Amino acid sequence: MLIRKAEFVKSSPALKDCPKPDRPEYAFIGRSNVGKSSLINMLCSHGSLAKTSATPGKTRLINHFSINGSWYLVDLPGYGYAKVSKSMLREFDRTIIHYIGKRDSLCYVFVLIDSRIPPQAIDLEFINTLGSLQIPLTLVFTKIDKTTQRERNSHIQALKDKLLETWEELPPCFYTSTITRSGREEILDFIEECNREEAVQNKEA
Ligand SMILES: Nc1nc2c(ncn2[C@@H]2O[C@H](COP(=O)(O)OP(=O)(O)OP(=O)(O)O)[C@@H](O)[C@H]2O)c(=O)[nH]1
Ligand SMILES: [Mg+2]
Repeated sequence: MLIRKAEFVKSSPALKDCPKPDRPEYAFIGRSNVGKSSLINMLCSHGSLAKTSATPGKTRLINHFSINGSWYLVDLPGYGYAKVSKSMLREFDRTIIHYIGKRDSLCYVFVLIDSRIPPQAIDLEFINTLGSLQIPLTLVFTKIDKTTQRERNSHIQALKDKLLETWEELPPCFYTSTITRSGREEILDFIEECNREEAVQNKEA
């Protein structure tokens, strides 16, 4: 899919502040510093659409970006950032879960996982929470340029094996690097197909 136009729309503290849910929307979530904002910039071929930082905890709000004037990408705050106080962490998590659980126009949640490290309890917990809420999700293994193939395959397989202990099948998986732009076409094609299905369903309704 060709991205002709990518524009920042709004940063919202909570669901009630978000733009009208009048078009398909795809949200990016994952631990702080996993690369959510960078991935959004890579997908849009835009260096600085979403704010990124080497310091975790950069994204604090629900950020909507309008793509081609017809759908939204959403950059969310990261979960599990240890330097944020416990109560703030819970506040973030509540805001995110509320947004994800109640946002009618949300088509998919892209859960980003750092391919450099073994499975983390907090990621599994979050994926399972989405599962229990029956939220459609995909897994995105990030920063693949920073690992050897052998190393990341072992981390990725370990996470998949953990999930398959309780999940009947794995969600769609993507493998990305903002340096080599790996995974870009695959994710955009996936979104294009979802947008198409969404349009058909709306016509039938
Ligand atoms: N080498 C490499 N670095 C990456 C990649 N993706 C992100 N980074 C780096 O990782 C750091 C964090 O990236 P962000 O995109 O700000 O991460 P985030 O998940 O949005 O972080 P928060 O907003 O704090 O939750 C930055 O220094 C990025 O340059 C990648 O694919 N490869
Ligand atoms: Mg961010």
